Amino acid sequence: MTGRSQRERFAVIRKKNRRLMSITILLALIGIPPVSAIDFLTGPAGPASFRILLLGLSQALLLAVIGSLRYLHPRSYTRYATGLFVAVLLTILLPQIPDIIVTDPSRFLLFAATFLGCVFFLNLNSLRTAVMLYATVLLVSIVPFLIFKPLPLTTVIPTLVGIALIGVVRQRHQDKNIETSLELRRRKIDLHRHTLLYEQAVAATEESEARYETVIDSMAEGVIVLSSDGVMIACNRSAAEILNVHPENIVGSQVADLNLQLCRENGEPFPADELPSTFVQKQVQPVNDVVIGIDVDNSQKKWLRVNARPLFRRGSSIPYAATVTFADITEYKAQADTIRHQAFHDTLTGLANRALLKETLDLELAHASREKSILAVLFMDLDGFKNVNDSLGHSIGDALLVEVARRLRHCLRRSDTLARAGGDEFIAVLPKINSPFDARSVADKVLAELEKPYAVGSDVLSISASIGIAIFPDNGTDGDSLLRNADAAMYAVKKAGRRGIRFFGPEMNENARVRLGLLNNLRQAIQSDDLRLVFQPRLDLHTGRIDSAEALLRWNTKDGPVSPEVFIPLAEEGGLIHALGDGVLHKALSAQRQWSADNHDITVAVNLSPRQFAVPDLVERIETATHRLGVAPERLEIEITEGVMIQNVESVRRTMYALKELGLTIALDDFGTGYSSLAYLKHFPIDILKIDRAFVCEIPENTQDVAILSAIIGVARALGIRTIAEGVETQEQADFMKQVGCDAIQGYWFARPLDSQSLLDFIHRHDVRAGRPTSSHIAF
Ligand SMILES: Nc1nc2c(ncn2[C@@H]2O[C@H](COP(=O)(O)OP(=O)(O)OP(=O)(O)O)[C@@H](O)[C@H]2O)c(=O)[nH]1
Ligand SMILES: [Mg+2]
Repeated sequence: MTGRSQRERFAVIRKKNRRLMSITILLALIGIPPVSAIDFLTGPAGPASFRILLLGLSQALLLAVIGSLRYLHPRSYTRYATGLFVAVLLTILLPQIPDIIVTDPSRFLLFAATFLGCVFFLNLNSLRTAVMLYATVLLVSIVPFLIFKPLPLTTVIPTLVGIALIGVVRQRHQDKNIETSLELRRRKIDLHRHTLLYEQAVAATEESEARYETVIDSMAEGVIVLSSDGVMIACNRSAAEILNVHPENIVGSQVADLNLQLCRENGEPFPADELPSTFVQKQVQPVNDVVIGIDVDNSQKKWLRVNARPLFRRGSSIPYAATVTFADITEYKAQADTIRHQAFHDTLTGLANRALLKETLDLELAHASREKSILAVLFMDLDGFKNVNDSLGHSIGDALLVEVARRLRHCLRRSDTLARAGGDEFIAVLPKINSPFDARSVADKVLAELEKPYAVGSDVLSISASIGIAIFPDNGTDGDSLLRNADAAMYAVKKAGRRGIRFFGPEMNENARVRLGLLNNLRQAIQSDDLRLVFQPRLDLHTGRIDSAEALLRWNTKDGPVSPEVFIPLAEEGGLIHALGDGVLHKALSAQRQWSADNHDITVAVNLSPRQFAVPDLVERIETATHRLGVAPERLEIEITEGVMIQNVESVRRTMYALKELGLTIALDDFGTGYSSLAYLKHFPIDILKIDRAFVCEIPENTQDVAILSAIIGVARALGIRTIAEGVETQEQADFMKQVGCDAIQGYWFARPLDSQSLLDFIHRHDVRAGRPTSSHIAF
């Protein structure tokens, strides 16, 4: 700082000296040599006059040299040169002084004046003062010269011209000085103004800096400025807080010094040369919304959303620094992760859901087709899970599903994907298997694992599963077809009796296609009322009368009749069962009204599937239907299977009692084929037990069946429950039933199912055969 101002001062002095030097040389040339020349021209010619001339010239030369020296170095050379000049002058003059004083005192004065003028010249800074002094001295020296040695006026002219020139110079300098001083004053004002403006600008900058600092410090986002060599040169309060580092430890350090473990969203370490602050300076473009995880002190993981901008100096396109701003999005990310997790995971088991499975399967398939590897899709469905829900409650069902998920996960590799597709369906994707046998052994393992007992409270539960397998690329090259085919294979297991494993085969697709076609036809048949109701009469063995008829649904398609055993489950799967059930009820009640109108007060029996029975407004529906069709509820019988009763026991009981209160009769169908728990008979308000045809068909030969039938009938009778034997096809069977005390029989021996009108005719014929007046006759 100090060295520079000295140089500047010298530059100013040099500039001034350049002007002084020019004036000095001019004055030396116009002042001294002319006087010497006059002397030379007017004096007597000879060596002395030459000496004087040379002296004048040497004076001029010396002055020029001194001026130059002074120009070269403003201070020391000036003094040195002045001394030199005085020494030289004295050396030349001193020997002559006595002679000159005696012979020519005016010349001595002239020399003395010249000398003094030079001395003044060289040591005065003001040009004006120097010129005036020199002019005065020159005039003073000329006057005695003129007095002592009068000369013709012409000889004085050059001197006068010199003086006049000096005057002109002086005048010009004066003018210039005025101009200069005006200019100076203007500059001074300008300077003053600039100083003021500068001071204002400095104050404004400081104020704005303070304001910015306050604003930046109050920002929730962290801000750090990094120099091009990666040093953090500024930071705000939030940056320190977010990074949990003291601001003093940030400023002046490199990012690496802060010892933050940086990672990407997928958990991989974040390479230092890809950090936004580095990237932004290398690529000279902003970086937006990069999510970076930091492990602050290895204890707390924070997630930051980072933006970075390069900073440029004015006019430069190379960044000298970068600002990095970052927001703590830990909470937001946790919420977003939760939402994402919920969107792609099953809440109960935490497994992937169908959507995520599809995404993962597509990725795995792309991989597998690139690598030409084999992939398997396992479609698993628990067998009879509905029963668990129904008998033990939904929460036990849930707990079982969670445990199943845990066991499945345990059977699979980390690279396998496991998803819950809904209900009790699970899907596993096994990439990179060596052969379909691998898939088979995984399925075997899964089956064995799932069949191990489950502890549910104090009870132990066991369950099996049906597993279908589809292999990429043999059974499909896209996710949808593989899933569909694995599902078809699983369905084939179910159809074959459940609990097992099957690989997909092309015929399964055919089955699925046929079933889909059948379902569509069934939908249309329901809409166009193409299904027919037939009635199978029952014979009361005590009275020999027809007291009731079971309504049975028939569906004839253009390809022939379809068994209810096929289309009823299909309607349940396809969500058509309620429409179908409503139609059956309506038709059955209409038929009953017709029979009643014919004075045959026969009860009509309608089957209800477990799904139909579970409809919450079942009682209201039935009440409304009976009311609308004008049928006494006592003339309606509901046939249910044991499957209904193992559903939510309490609600089933409530529904049954409500139906009974309405006046309905409740029959338990297919007794003996399922759980056949006699406890049902105690707990539920059952009026009729229908003994399954399986116990009847080998009667009377099969002694075991004889024993069972006798026992069932005996118990039922003891409980006050009527019994009806189904599938009675022979006289022996009918006789046997009568013999063991069965209340009624139903079967081909007595009557096949008939339509409503044919049933009426049948009743008439039956009454006539029995020698009884028919109801219509009685009416007469
Ligand atoms: N506890 C529980 N049950 C569920 C859940 N989701 C669906 N379910 C029930 O799971 C059962 C699955 O039905 P299915 O697989 O058709 O019935 P299933 O008794 O297992 O019969 P099959 O599979 O044919 O052997 C249905 O009764 C659903 O109501 C759930 O989240 N929790
Ligand atoms: Mg199931």
